[in-house]
Amino acid sequence: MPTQRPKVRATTRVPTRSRATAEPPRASTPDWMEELLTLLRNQNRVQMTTAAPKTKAPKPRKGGRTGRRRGQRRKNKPTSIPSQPRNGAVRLMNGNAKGRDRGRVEIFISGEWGTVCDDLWTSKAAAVVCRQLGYAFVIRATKKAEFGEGRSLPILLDDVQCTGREKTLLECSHADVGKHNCSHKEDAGVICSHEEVFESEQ
Ligand SMILES: [Ca+2]
Repeated sequence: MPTQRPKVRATTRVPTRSRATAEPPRASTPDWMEELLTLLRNQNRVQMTTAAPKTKAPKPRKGGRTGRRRGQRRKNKPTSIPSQPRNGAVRLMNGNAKGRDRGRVEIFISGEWGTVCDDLWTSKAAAVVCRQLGYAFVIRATKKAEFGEGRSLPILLDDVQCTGREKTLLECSHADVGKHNCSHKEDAGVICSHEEVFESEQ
């Protein structure tokens, strides 16, 4: 039995419709070319249908916008890197794990996280940090690494002075980023609250 197969199975490969329409201009386009063309077209179709599910749509999007036109615009938006925090973003470290309402203040500036020195650190600065994190109230500003020393990080801010109205800690006046006369024993922190609480002051 001959193992050789016919190269082209006309029944599966060439749709009857295209064959019918292809018949009149047969003189100009030879059969082999017609078959090649349909083959290429089919290949394209197959590639497109298999490739489409692979390209994952970048799901996370800021805000709650859900609607997106399919197919369009996708190429315009790859610049937003979702994992990168905004410049001036803050986080609280080493506080209580549950509420995250307190901790050592760390700030993200120019691509890196760092700590804040407690020189001139007041509740006004703490209020800015708390508001940035969604807390309406500040209980107090903490000093002297009350929430531990962020030794693995650079000390990015020193001599921070806020009016309390700034949107981010970075907007407060401060020494040049990275310049300080501090050690991590002076790491600043905050205790925030969603409710107005009066801690007994001394
Ligand atoms: Ca200082």
